[in-house]
Amino acid sequence: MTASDDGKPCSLTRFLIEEQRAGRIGPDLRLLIEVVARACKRISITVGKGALGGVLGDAGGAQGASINIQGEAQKKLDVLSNEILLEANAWGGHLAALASEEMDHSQPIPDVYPRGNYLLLFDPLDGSSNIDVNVSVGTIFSVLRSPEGVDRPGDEHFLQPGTAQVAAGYCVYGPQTTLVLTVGHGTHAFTLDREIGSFTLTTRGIRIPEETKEFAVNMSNQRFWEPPMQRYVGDLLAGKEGPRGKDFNMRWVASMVADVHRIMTRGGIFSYPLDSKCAPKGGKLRLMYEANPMAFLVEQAGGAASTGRQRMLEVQPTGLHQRVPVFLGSKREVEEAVRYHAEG
Ligand code: AHM
Ligand code: MG
Repeated sequence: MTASDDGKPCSLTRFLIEEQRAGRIGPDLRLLIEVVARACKRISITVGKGALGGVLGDAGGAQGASINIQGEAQKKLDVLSNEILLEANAWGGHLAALASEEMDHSQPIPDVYPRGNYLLLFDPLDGSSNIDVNVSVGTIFSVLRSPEGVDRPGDEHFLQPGTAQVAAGYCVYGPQTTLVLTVGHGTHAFTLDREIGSFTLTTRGIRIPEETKEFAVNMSNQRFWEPPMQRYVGDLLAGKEGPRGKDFNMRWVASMVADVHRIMTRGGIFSYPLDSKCAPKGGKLRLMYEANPMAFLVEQAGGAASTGRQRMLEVQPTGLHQRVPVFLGSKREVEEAVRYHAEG
């Protein structure tokens, strides 16, 4: 357990107050993070009910499946988690607008509530394909500043590169519920103490090992990858006898939050590269809701994040739901993957 200065366990609330006193965040950002964390607790409880809460399965009714802007069938928990985050964040006065992977367009805060200076983006329930089989899923979020002088932000005001993020985090709903957060001064993990309902600091200043022998990728897409990716993974698989000179292990949960959390814990490289199936869309994972917040968290933990050809956080977004190829995790290994792409 990572204690406060007085030796007592450090709650998320106390951590944020100390960050505010140190001048690293203001009161509005503190409130925003508290509200998102509270929503994550509700999502954690809802996810944990499973079949008993009637929350498994697809959204939509007799009229057929409910399809989101991504063209994907929504699960009931996608919709519920989205509603929990929208409701929690509407009235606090800390936000100007919010955007979700599950909604076509961003939403300004309703006129009946005061409007703040921040923009919030989220993937309410990442890893949806794992919901019904009781495997870890999670929430990912990213916070940007609302541009000065804009009263009612629209989609275009969200199109800021990842370097402009002021905070990012994810909450993984697994055997433990863990919130991992950065406000630009390191990456920290808080475990939900289910008995008292409070997030408690359990790792201050996560450091991702620079070297790794573990990679995460959906190998079933191998034949659809571009030549640099084929060569890179081919060399990983060649192990000790190959050019990399060491054996690699592989993991693929198919929940980005869970795969990234493993990398935060023990290192590794996560990739969802371009393949000929997702190439027309630019990739599989979303820049604004998945790649950028994870890239910010990973860089703040000493790791690296790239599209394979460009530092992730420097990509200039062109659309709210834009997709990108993703390579992130242990610094040296991400640099290796980038090197294969630079060779063409
Ligand atoms: P989702 O946000 O609709 O759940 O999709 C994103 C997920 C990631 O969590 C995960 O890395 C990837 O999709 C898994 O894709 P695949 O099913 O192709 O392995
Ligand atoms: Mg997702």
